[in-house]
Amino acid sequence: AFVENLLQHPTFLNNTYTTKFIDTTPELFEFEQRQDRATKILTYIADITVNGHPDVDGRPKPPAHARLPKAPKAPVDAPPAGTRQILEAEGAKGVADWMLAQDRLLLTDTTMRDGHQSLLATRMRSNDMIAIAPTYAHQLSELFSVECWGGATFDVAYRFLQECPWQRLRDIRKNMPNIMTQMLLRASNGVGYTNYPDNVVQAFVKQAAETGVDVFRVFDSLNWVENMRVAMDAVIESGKVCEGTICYTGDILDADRAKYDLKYYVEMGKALRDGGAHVIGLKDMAGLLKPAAARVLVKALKEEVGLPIHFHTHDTSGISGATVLAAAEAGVDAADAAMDAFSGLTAQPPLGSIVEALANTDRDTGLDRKALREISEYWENVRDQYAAFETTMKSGSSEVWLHEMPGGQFTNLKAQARSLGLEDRWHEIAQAYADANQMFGDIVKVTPSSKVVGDMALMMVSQNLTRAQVEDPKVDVAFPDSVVDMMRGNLGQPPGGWPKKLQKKVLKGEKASTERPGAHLPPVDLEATRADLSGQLNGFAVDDEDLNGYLMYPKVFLDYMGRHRTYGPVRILPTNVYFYGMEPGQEIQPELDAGKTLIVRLQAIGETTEDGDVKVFFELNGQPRVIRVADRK
Ligand code: BTN
Ligand code: 3PY
Ligand code: ZN
Repeated sequence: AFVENLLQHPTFLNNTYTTKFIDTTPELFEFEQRQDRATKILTYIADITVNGHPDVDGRPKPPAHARLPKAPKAPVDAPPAGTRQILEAEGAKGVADWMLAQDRLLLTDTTMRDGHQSLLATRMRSNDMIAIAPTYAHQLSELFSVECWGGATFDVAYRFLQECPWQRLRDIRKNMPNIMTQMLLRASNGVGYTNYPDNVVQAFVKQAAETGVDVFRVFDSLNWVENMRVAMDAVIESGKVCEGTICYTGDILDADRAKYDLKYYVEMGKALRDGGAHVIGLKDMAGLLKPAAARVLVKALKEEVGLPIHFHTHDTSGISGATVLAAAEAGVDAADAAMDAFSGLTAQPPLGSIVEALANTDRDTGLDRKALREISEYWENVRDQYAAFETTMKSGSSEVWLHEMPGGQFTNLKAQARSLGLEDRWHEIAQAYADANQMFGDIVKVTPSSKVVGDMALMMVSQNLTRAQVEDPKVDVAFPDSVVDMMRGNLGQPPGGWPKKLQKKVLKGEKASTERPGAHLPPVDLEATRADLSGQLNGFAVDDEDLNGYLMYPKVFLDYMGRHRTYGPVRILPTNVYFYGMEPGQEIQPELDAGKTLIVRLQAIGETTEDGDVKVFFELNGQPRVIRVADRK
């Protein structure tokens, strides 16, 4: 209903971006444009103040003790040189060589991507990241990288946060010019859930590199290296760091899970190296790698592949810190962690604690512990603002070794279960997830393959179907669309192929493909798409970033643009105002353009009139402004 209301709003239907003044009176145009954007922002504040934000409706509010996050003041001079300067001076191969030459454990901070993706349904806004970026640049210039883009953040920025993800990347890059930025790229699935044509993947990588990504962690949801090549080649071509990634599943120390044994991972590492990867990512998306196995695996990869190894895990079990330390002992070059306030549970282990644990050892990270505490305190205050998106998980859980759900999916699937009225059957869902995985032949489960297994599990529980029934050719089963699509071969091939009997049942005689999906998808005509999109947007000049956003998520992008025309650049609002609006007497000073601050004061909220409108009284830069919004409550 929220979106529908907005799409019917008159300003969406008009083209409010007129450029006719630009040539004749640039200052006047700038002034008018600023006024126009300010009015839109006031409209947003008025609307949220009166009607609330649908995403936080009925959810917990920030606690009474919550303090507004305030980043420590960073010095104005240039920050120290960091890994970004190594990349610029020595290139991607130079970064890899440099990694191999370090004694210390290099660390990536995941707070701005996987941390909030795994704990807060990906809802962290750019504003909260950009404010602290200069502090990172000055205080944490020894970090290997900051993971701040890709995965689910791209989609969620447009869809739920009314923000341009490209702008987020540009702003982080500008405010943190010395630490490499890192993104998670789902190879041919881009930052989406489906296979895109090769030229779309190539255009996306090129744009991401240009706008500001330095390290691309490229993975395939079935560990099919063949399906990673297009994305990896595009990264290599861009000159940025290609982290060819192994997704870890099973247990290399368990002889009963021989499908994913040590040899399998070493072979994959070699294939990625031969494909041109600069670094090998070891992505333990569910947090299944146990400390003893990490010692064996890291040692073997180091010895046999020869590239730097970058380890990523999740703390769903509660013991992933031990695994990071074991990996460090075995010589892993880099590891991921989240700032303490965004760590633990389904997110990464705590960065500060890893730094402490390794202090004064031969893997001492060299990071400033006081700076880490200060920055974590900032994140603590940020996290409080997102109380509405906290999930119910309270403790570490060994059940992760039963279901093997990725950290990023766990809380999501729980929420899905709740919406289907299955919340009280969570442990059955966990078992069904494990059964569905075995039914599919024991596959790697990570976006998007994990979503397919999740869909199947929810279906089994809601319809009370056992694995035996699902597999029985005599029992009629209406499989979820995502399962049919996967069995057709549209996500690619798992090691050993799909189980023939199940595939036959799902496809009902339809033939499956074993080729790379991208090999069949015709290239998209980029310029024709740009022209078409521009037409849909009343002649709006579509740049490459917009075009790439549209190619990934056409409808999500168009909805975003529609709302942008009504509400303007709402990303500049503080998070509490973005979700909860303002109170009478409250004043904020959001920055509209560099150095151009709006002073917004909410004076009063009027009564609802007969025609159902509310007048909201503001002072904008000292001048009274009245905004009328429909009362939809
Ligand atoms: C601003 O007004 O402060 C600039 C932000 C506007 C973002 C624009 S909207 C059109 C284009 N498409 C995007 O996704 N981002 C830019
Ligand atoms: C993603 O693809 O978003 C993931 O986090 C996978 O682990
Ligand atoms: Zn992860």
